[in-house]
Amino acid sequence: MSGSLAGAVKQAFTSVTGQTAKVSDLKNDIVDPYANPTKGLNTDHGVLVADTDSWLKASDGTHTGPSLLEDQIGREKIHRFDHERIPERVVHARGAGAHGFFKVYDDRASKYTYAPVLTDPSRVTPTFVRFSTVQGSRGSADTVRDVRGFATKFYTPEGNWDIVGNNIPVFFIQDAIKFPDFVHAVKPEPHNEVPQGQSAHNNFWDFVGLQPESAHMVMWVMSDRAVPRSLRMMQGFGVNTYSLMNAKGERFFVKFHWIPELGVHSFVWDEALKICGQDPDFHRKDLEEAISSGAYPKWKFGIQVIPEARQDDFDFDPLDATKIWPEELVPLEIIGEMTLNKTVDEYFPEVEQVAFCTAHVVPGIGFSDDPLLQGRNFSYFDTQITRLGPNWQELPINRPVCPVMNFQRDGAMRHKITKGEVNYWPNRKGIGAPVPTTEGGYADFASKVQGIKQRVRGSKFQEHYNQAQLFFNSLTPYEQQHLIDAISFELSHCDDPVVYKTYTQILNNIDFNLAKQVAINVDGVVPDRPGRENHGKSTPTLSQLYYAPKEPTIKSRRIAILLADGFNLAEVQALRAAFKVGQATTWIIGPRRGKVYPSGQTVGSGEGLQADHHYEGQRSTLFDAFIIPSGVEHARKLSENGRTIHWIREAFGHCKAIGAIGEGVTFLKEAVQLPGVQLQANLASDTVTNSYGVVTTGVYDTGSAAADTLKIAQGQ
Ligand code: HDE
Repeated sequence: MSGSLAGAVKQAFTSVTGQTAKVSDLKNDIVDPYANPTKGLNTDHGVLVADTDSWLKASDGTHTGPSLLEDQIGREKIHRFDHERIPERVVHARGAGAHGFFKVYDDRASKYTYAPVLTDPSRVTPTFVRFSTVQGSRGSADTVRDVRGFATKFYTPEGNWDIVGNNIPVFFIQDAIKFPDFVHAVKPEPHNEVPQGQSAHNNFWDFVGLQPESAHMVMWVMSDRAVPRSLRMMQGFGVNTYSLMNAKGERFFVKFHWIPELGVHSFVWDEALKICGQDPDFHRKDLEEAISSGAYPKWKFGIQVIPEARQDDFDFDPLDATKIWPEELVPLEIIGEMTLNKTVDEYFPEVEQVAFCTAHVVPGIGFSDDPLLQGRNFSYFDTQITRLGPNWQELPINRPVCPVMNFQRDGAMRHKITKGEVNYWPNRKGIGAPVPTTEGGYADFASKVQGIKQRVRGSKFQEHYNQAQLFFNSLTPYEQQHLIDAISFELSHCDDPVVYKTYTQILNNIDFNLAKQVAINVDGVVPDRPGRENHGKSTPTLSQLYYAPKEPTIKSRRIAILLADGFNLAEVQALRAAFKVGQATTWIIGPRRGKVYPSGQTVGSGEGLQADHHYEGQRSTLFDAFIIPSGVEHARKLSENGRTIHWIREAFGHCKAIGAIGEGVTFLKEAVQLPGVQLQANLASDTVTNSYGVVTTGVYDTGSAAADTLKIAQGQ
């Protein structure tokens, strides 16, 4: 791009706000069939259709008669339908996406890079993010135990930049050549295509048992990280090591991080399992619900940077994707943030057709010799050709917001029409036509390469257990227990003793107690001494607790108010108002979807309060917190109903926040009368009692509701 053209492009780009630069680019492609309904229904070639319900037939009027092949309208409809499906992604097939924007706070990253997207605080860069699960197919469930993809496309004036990341900072393998083996092992088994959406089967555990470089990643995938509460409550990581180049010509290795504003939160395993059946679309609906209600998901953006000269200063190789860079050694520098503020208009052309590529970088950002990244740079472009055809980058969601001019031409489904007599370079036209530029063009970092051609990995790539231990040691005791339970669940689903006996031996290289507990649970090899000493090191940044927001918040949380006829209306109204202030959503759960009647109103004829769901219509798993207001009749009816008792017992078992008032407390106490549970509950006064995370009060002052209720909901 010539200098003046580059300037004009930049000006045009920044004159529209960043968020709308891509959204407005898409506007010409968006069709609104409801905007002008009088126009009528057309064929694909634009002819008005009078009847789209009956195929053309040779009929005598009494008998239907044979359908005629000559019906071009019927044929077109069927032809188009027959070819609606494209191949699903070979991994990460199930996803959800949204539009947003990215900003850096200042130019502090200019000491590392000259990429304006990372250094120019006046810029608002449009983004599109696709979150995904890895193992399951397009129709699988959202809340399975799996890694989550977190892929971000930045539409910058210098071209598109993609960070194709995950919610876990490391990967199963070190070298791209192992990827087909790994994916075959984790995907459904070849003989019976089982299981769907999970890694709990022989082949996965067989492979990871024989490929110990996966030990660190296995710890992460068996931790709570793999069952996120929301796509909005996960970290994101670029995983691979990229590079940054500054204006002085210096080069740095870099890792990219996303940190969610709402903290990192997970389901307990039992909830995740149940939601797979109760609401398989839970995560994609949660994303849509949050954006539509104005609770825009937000992440801080950070970089970890190692000057190139320090590559050998660590006991791990910074180019090994099975290793993190501990933050004590390489601090995380927060330089910007991203907000998602627009849901998609249509799933297929946006979420299904968006195509990411790790090789999409912009000037100032480059690659490294990370052998996983090098393979990825080849693979993504290639796979898009199978999914979308060679012109995949022209599709509306994928095309950059800056001009694209070159001599790449033709191929299936070419969209663009390019003027001019020449389609090659060099050509007689010279300046004025697209010419390679010396100003602002992508500059590869000039570096000396030497070596002997051989199939090897670096010497520090041989160590596999130090960081697996570091991760396990850094978890809180309950996070460790969840991890032990998760591996025990998975190995219990493996029926080949070779598989589960081998893996319990691998675990003993990480932690003796971990290996012992799992081995006892699953009939593995119970160790009598550690396979390897635990180095005892830990780091706070690996536990989810580290990311809890500084101020507790109920923003975007789903709160269910459980009601029967005869409840206290003033309380419910005050609670709802207070939750609204805190930006939570409230859901009335009643005996029927329809009116529920408060005390003082006649059941069936009073004004009532509209319930969003009836007790059978939803489950406790789908909510974050519960409120049971007071009301004599209401509490009695709740106590007599097996389903409402189950709602509260299950919520209690999943450690959810539960609040109860007055007679609601009596019901709650009865419902959670479980072995070993001595719930301290307050029935007598307006003092708030907090026991097992259950908050109770006998009397509730609806006048000062807002402040109090927020405190109750936040468990303060
Ligand atoms: Fe991918 N990966 N991957 N991957 N990956 C794909 O590209 C691949 C890896 C990740 O929402 C595919 O467009 C290889 C690591 C995400 O569209 C494919 C290797 C990380 C997505 C592919 C890896 C990822 C993909 C399939 C080992 C975390 C979904 C469809 C060398 C940093 C992107 C597609 C979306 C998708 C190849 C390893 C993340 C086949 C060869 C490590 C988030 O090209």
